[in-house]
Amino acid sequence: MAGANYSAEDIHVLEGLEAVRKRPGMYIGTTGNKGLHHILWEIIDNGIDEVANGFGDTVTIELLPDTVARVSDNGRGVPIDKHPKLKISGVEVVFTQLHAGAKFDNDSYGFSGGLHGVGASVTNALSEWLNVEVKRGGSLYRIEFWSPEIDGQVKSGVTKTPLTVIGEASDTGTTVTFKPDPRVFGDEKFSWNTISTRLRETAYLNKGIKLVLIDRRTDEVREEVYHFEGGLADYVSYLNEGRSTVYAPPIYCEAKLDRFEVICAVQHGDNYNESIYSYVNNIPTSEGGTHEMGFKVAFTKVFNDYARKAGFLKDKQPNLLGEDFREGMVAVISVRMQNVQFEGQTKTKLGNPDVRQKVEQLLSDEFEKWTKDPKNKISADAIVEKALGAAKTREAARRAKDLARQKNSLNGANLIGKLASCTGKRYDRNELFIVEGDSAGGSAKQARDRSFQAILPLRGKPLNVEKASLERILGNEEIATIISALGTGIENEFDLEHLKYNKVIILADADQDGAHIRALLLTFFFRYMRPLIIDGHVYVGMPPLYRLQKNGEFKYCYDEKALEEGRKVMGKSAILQRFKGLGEMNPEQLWETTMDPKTRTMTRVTLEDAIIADKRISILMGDDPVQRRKYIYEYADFNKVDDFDTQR
Ligand code: TTJ
Repeated sequence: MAGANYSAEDIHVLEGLEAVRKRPGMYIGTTGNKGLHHILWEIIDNGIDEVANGFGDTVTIELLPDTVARVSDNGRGVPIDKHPKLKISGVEVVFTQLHAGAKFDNDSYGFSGGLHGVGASVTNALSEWLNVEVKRGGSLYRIEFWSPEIDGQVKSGVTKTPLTVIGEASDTGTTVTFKPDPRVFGDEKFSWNTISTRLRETAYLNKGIKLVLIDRRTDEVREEVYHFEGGLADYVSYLNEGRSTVYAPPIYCEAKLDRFEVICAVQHGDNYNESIYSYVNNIPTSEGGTHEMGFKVAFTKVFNDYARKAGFLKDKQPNLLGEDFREGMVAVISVRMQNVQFEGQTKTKLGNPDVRQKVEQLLSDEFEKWTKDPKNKISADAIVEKALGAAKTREAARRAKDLARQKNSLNGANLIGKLASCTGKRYDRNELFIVEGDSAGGSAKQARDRSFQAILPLRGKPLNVEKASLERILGNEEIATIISALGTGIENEFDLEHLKYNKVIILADADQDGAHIRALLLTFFFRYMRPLIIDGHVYVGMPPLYRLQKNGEFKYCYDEKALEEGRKVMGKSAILQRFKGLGEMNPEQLWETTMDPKTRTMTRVTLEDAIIADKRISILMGDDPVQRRKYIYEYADFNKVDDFDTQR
């Protein structure tokens, strides 16, 4: 009987992982580049969980040739003893049981970083092979899984070599090596930029842990270490790099209550916009939520109290508003908790109602302690003075905003002569091309399919939103035109429901000016129309740099490498045309390469892309000449590192 039970359970395990193969989308969203990275995070999150809970201190991620990844930590090592119910080793449970994760014993963990995760077994199910080495109790163990094809059926993530002792070990840790299955992911590649951005963010969120990224895919090995003893305070300094700040160092607080923890850092810059980044269990909450609300209330309350006590506000003067205190504010809030509820359009908003009160209470106490420390007096005064300045211009700004809104209202009078609108009224199908330059704009107008494609040519550069006040931004002609064309309004009034175009496509030249225009536009969308990016409506068109032609056959090449390859294929006698800009393409060429949905190449802008653009603009347009020079040197070749991974 017991034997029969065991094999029944065993079959159940297999069925579980085969379900993942059948419908990968249900578990990892897509089988594209995002999905490939998702299965890597599943493994990395487990290692980070271990070190973030104080077991070990380093997680190393290695990208090996042939799309193989290796993740190792120096934690306690995944348990190797037999699971009491399932009668297979702990490590086998982790990698073959859906949703088993690495945490058998939930109580041994304060918080779990992998709450959004579907578990390491999903990675195993979608790998051609995966092996695990565990150092524990003096021994080195190894187990191997694979996904062989038997009678035309893939058996996914089955044990190939059971857990075996293969040597001795003087320390502890876990190493997982795997090859994502090309039968699932095609030839998608891991991206240094995507992984390093995430690791950096995670290292800021987990003060003191060391994350190491090593790229061994080519002879030129690249390695970076992410390790921040200042945690979120270092994060805020990083976000403010290149800006003049109102005070230093950032405010830094952490507080705990039972199984709830909040950490935050705040620093104001001398600009006008607010950037609050929040996280729950290391997961970004781009739509905010109850933790952000608690933070805002606490900050406003404590600093109003301080303003009164320190004599900035007289008895009959009204309190300053929260938005006054948040002008120029850069803040990061991280909470760790159990039973997280996500809400919102993109499920990136924290919904737990009790969190608001908890965060407000914990942070109020911390902020108050901070304001009472004499060494913070200069900073606290600077915060209040900045808010007083904001309050003064608040009324004027509101009047200007009303004016601008009237000007941009329905009739869109200021669009005449610029926007070539489309004839169709299907908002879910319509596309708006924002095109650099009048001549490219003219070509685009001739080339487009006017039933659903609208063209908005941009003259000159759109305003640098870094330094400008809201008043000036709305007064800028290019920006006003974009706002008016999209129909959504901005900031608090932004409403996705009124979006007139499903795709907003930025078309700029593949040169430095073009890169700058792209970055300015992305920064504008990021700061004033963020849901547009979060909801995936913003795209960047990729015009080719070259066209090769021979005997009526032709080929567009998007970079030098592609050109080299194209020349190999077509031979030396092929005629080369080089496009210095969009304006040099005739309408047919523009249509085929960048506008025809069937043949064009373009990239959807992610929130990460926009954050990078925002940062670039802060530095390029900011006040710190040293930072600026350093940055320009580092990124001198705009097109080589144009924020967008060239692989699609
Ligand atoms: C579980 O409770 C007993 C002690 O070890 C705990 C554990 O699971 N530790 C652990 C898991 N350390 N490292 C992992 C791990 C690391 C990687 C890279 C991948 C996975 C799936 C787990």
